[in-house]
Amino acid sequence: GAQERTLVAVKPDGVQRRLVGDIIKRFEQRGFKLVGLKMLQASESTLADHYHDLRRKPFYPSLIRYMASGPVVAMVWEGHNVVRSSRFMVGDTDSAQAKPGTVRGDFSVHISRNVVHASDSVEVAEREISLWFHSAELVNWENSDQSDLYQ
Ligand code: YYY
Ligand code: MG
Repeated sequence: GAQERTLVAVKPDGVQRRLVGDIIKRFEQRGFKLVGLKMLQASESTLADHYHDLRRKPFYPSLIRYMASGPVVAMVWEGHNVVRSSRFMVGDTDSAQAKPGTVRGDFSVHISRNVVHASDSVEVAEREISLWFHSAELVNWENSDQSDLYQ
């Protein structure tokens, strides 16, 4: 849709491997607008909420342990079709299937350490953004280059 928003988070392995800057750079260069950004140690309850739909999967306990193992960098990006575009930029969930040029295809070899999260639909994005950010943490600002990015 129009100027939608999505949640992107650099996972603990991405932070440890100093990939935060590279990942931010990709979204900036694409033309998306950063409207929220913070580093935090995610709580078990936030992670349980975030991955609620996966709670019965065999990998769930190790997924939560990994996501709680160190800080994450959570961000909100805004722009035309940003939810769908960021899923393409992040690449396939399974690193072995992720295409070169995607974050996971460039930096990850295993599904359990796939560097980054991106919301998978507009509805999920809205829910995840409100889970990870207070509304006062999101900044509305005008693109001075709006007409260079959009008609
Ligand atoms: O949205 P995305 O992160 O691409 O995948 P999901 O299916 O939502 O799974 C979330 C997260 O769980 C995934 O990024 C890695 C982990 N995971 C896993 O460790 N093993 C699997 N077989 C499937 C997912
Ligand atoms: Mg997902």
